[in-house]
Amino acid sequence: MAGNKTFTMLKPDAVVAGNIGNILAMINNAGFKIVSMKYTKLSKDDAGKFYAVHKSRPFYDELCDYMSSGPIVAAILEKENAVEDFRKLIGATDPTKAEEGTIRKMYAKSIEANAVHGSDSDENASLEGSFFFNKFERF
Ligand code: IDP
Ligand code: MG
Repeated sequence: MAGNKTFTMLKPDAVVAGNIGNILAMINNAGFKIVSMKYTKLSKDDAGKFYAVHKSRPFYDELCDYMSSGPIVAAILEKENAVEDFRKLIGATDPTKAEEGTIRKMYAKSIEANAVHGSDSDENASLEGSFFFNKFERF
């Protein structure tokens, strides 16, 4: 059975462009409840750990530089079928391929600076949420 939680980050490009409010409104309007939230900044080392699964990909080093270039918002979201529904709401990794009305189509700057992260499985949602929030902060 699909889980009811996912993890997101509003990435540095979205924060610096002043889109936190607009993106959170889209998330709420799509039926997601915010159950944990934090405004923070990753060090390059933190970003490297978070994206360790992408270590062998050619864009890894650049991605870690980018993700540590400015503040982010990390959040745990709750909704039935959260992981799949949130991936639909954010759209394709490459904003030029994202569907109309998706967060990435509306706010992403590029395939790298693509406004938001969304977990790709229940297992990763749980691991990624634990990366940012301790058990007393995960509702
Ligand atoms: P996802 O965020 O849609 O799940 P992943 O393939 O898991 O996409 O990649 C993680 C992140 O790495 C992307 O969100 C994006 O910021 C960055 N990324 C992915 N592919 C590329 C690329 O080809 N060039 C530069 N950055 C990329
Ligand atoms: Mg991914």
